[in-house]
Amino acid sequence: MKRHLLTAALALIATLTITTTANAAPPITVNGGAGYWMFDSDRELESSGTPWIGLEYAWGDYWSTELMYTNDDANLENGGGKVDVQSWQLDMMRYVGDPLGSGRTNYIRPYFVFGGGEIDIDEGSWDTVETQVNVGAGFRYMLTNRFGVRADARVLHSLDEHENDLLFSAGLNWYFGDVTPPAPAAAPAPVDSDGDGVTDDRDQCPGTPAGTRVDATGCPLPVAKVASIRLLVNFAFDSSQVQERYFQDIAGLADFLQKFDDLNVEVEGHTDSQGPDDYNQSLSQRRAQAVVDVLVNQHGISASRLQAVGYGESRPVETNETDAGRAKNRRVMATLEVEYEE
Ligand SMILES: [Ca+2]
Ligand SMILES: [Ca+2]
Repeated sequence: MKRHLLTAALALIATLTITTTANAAPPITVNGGAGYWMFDSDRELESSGTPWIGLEYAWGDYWSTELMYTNDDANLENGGGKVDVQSWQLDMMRYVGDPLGSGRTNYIRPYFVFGGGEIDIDEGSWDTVETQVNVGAGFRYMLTNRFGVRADARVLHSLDEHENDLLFSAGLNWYFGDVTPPAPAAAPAPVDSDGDGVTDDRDQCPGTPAGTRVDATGCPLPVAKVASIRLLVNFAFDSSQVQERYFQDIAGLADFLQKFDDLNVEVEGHTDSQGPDDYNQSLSQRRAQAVVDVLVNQHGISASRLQAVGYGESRPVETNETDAGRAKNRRVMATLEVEYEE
């Protein structure tokens, strides 16, 4: 009878071991240590120490099944000689506290235990085998994630003889299962909702339109723009008088200078090639100054921002061989270009 039950229990443990995931170490703890029997007085046995071993399979974080075995001699009371005492129990264990593999060490896992088994007391001339149920409590102290010590006390009740034995045990445990602490859930990758390359956690400007250049905070960079203006004023032969038809263009330059009020401008005067160079130099200077005067007098542009420069006849833009070409060379020009951000 005993052999059959023990064999069945071992087979159960073996099955549990095999059915664990192939890649992970089976969640088995091997236990062993020293125990101490305090037998029911009816047994007329002296209290006795015994070694014990246990093979424990964890069903999860808190439940285990353990097959526990003891085997030693005990003395009959009153010098009656020795008997051989063996016992085995198949127990359920319910743990409390942080489970194995939590990454925690140096902590206590209390447990409760209950189950059933047999005790075999063999004197030689007589042999009793009794079925027992037991209940008890203890704790495991985890020195590492894998290694611990444990102690418990349990009452074993004989269903056959109604005797109650006490078994105290202490020992060491070695857990063979996976003790890698669960990886913390990876923080979800930050999302870049508006697709500007700056993730939402850093983006201070959500909803940036696609294609917009942004800075490190995900906000649109100022858009660089270029503004330019080119003034061309032509003059009658030998004249430095600004014709009225150019006033609007000059007003445009004045507006530009008012908008970009840190700009200065060179106003260039030119002539055609007719007449002496010296004269033309002077004429070109007067033409440039005439345009400057309009800017200053009619539009209030500060004279300090305006430089009238005469180039005489030195920089023709057209041939001086024709009337039309010479008309185009008699001119004042001003060109401004500015980059700005909006
Ligand atoms: Ca973004
Ligand atoms: Ca943005």
